Amino acid sequence: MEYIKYRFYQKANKCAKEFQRLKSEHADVVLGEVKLGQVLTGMKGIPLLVTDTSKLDPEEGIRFKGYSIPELREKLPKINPDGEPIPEGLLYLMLIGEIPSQEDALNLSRDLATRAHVPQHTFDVIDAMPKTSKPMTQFSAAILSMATESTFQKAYRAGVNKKYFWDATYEDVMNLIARLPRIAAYIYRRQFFNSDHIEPNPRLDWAGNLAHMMGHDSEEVRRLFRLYMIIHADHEGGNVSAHTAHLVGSALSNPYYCYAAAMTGLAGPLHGLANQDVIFWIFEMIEELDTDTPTDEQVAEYCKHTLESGRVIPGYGHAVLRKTDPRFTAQQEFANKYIKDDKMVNLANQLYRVVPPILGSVGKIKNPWPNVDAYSGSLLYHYGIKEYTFYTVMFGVSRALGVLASLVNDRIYGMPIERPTSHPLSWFKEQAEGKGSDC
Ligand code: HAX
Repeated sequence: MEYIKYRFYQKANKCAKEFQRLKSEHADVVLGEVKLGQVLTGMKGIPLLVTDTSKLDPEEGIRFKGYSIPELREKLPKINPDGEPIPEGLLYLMLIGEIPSQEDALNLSRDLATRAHVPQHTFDVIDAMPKTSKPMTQFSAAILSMATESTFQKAYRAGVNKKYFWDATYEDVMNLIARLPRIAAYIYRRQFFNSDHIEPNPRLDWAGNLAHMMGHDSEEVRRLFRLYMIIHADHEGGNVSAHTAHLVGSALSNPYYCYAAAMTGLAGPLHGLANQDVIFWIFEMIEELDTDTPTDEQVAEYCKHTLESGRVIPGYGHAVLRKTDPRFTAQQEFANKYIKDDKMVNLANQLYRVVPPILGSVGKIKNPWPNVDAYSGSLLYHYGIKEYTFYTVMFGVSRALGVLASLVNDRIYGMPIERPTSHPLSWFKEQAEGKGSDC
């Protein structure tokens, strides 16, 4: 067994034993009460999922294995001492639970490079789709098409004992993560550069290679891509994409199925699509106000108009967070350090000033502060990646790190099929009011 996989096995197997022990010895422990309000507002706050890769605190934001984003930016290995850490280090941390040495992170990077070959039929599937297919449709279909390669599926069919499922899942997960940058770049160059594709450079790191294959070889863009891939990598287990992958995986579907399904969730406007909707909405505002340097009063009027027309302001609000998202702050710090006077970045900063008081005054919105998507598009746009209908695909490349690391955990823990109970609405009415009804 190769070294990183062996280290994962050693760590995760210990936790797997704890999982099984808790299941058999403490199944009756009560974790709290479930309120009707929680059921009717998307199951918020009910402790239902075991996810070890990261934990989201409403006030503080995300921590990956206990490390905040500023700590990760300081501690994870870098290729360039004054740059951003490489995401391979974060993948190592989520799998093994320790900050890797430089050598460990580079070993993982090399391992991914050797797994990055995308089968020809996946390119054929992408090429067969009309260019009117959204990049996220192409991305999900491409991932699904690689299920032909699934080690897990073959192992299951061959009758492998379930205690080895994690091993075949690990192989699929690492292969899939390795191939996503090539697939994303292929979709990008096909859609926006007339299929003028750029071959991967196996000497580059995972994020640097994505930038390269999209047509960007400057150190500035590599630095941005490394930051981008780290901050989007995971957001504990209950968000739509992570939960989807986990749920589909609980039926022992192969990791390609799980991640293709997760990506159809990420493509929703209340989740990952918000990163492109932010730019779309900013351009609508510029057109409507007929200026790209509006006053705060003009922006406020536009926000109110959006709310009055029954739409959301993209990039703001969150199902769990109750403060400015530290992923937003990390990007703003990056912009303050490296970018001087850029219109899209200035607009992102202006919106941060104007939007929260307006959302706060609505009353019902629990979090008026920006999430990760409020800034990411402006940064990409500044560095010349202006094709914003592609942005959610980049999010999807990054999110694979956490979601798929969790999927290997699910398999080594031996998690069972997920099957919550549902009732007709009348049952809930009966619980609340003592009598049901037709609806
Ligand atoms: N603009 C307008 N209305 C908003 C709002 C926003 N930015 N955020 C919340 N609301 C509304 C909700 O639509 C809801 O309205 P109704 O009661 O009429 O249904 C009400 O305020 C209460 O919502 P909430 O409890 O505060 O928030 P939810 O947990 O229901 O929703 C969302 C969280 C992120 C989906 C929500 O804040 C939103 O739609 N934001 C805009 C879209 C967005 O930025 N999504 C990306 C989130 C981060 C992410 O997953 N990235 O991938």
